Amino acid sequence: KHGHSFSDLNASHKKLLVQQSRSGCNCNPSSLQACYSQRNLANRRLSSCNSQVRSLGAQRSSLLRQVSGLRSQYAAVVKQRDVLQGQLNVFVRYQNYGWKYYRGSFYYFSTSKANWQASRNYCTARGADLVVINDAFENNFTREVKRIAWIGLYRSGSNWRWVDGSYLSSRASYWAPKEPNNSGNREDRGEIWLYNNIENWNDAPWADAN
Ligand code: 2F8
Ligand code: CA
Repeated sequence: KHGHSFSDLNASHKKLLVQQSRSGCNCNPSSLQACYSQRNLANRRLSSCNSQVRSLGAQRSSLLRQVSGLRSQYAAVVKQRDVLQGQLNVFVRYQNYGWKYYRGSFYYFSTSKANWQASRNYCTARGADLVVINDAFENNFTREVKRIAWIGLYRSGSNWRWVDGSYLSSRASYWAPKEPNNSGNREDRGEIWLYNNIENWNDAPWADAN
C-alpha cells in the first residue's frame, strides 16, 4: 500500500500533538517564541548549574587538602602533648622527692653531712652531680641553702675546675673575700660558706664533713 490514508495522517497528527504538548510547545509562532525562550532559560540554568558544579568541585578539593593538613597538625599536637605529659610526670616526681626546680634544672639540698667525695657519690647515685654554679642567678639560688654545703668545684694543681670539666678561670666566680686561700695547704674543694653574701665561696679540705 502506497501513501497514507486520512486516518493514518490523523493518527500521526494526534501523536505529534501529544508529543508537542508533553514538551510544552505548540507549533503556532507565538508558542514557538515561548518555546525558544524556555529553551534559552533552560540553557542559562544549565550553564549556571555547571559553574556551580565546577566551583563546588574546587571547594571540595580545597576542603580535602584542609582535612589532610588538619589531620597531620592533630597528630603533631598529640605527639607534643605526650612529650609534655612525660616531662610533667618527671617534674611532679622530682618535686615529690623534695627537689627544687629553678631555671631549667632540679636541685636537691641535702641535710646530711659527708665529705666532698661522699657527697658527690650521693648525687651521682641519683642521676645528678654536685652543683655547677654558672651565673649570678644560680649563685643566689644555691646560697638559699643557708648552710655550709659542698659545690661541684675542685682544685687540680693550681686550677679550679667544675665537675662538668670546665675551668673556673673562664667562668663567673663568687669566692668570699681572701678566698681561696688553701689554708693549712690542704684545701682543695669548694663550698658555699658565707651564704649571706653574694661572694660566699670558700676552699676547704675535701675530707671535711659538710
Ligand atoms: O678565715 C677564713 C678561713 O677560715 C677557716 O680557717 C680558719 C676555713 N677552714 C675551714 O673551713 C676548714 C678556711 O678555709 C678559711 O679560708
Ligand atoms: Ca679557705
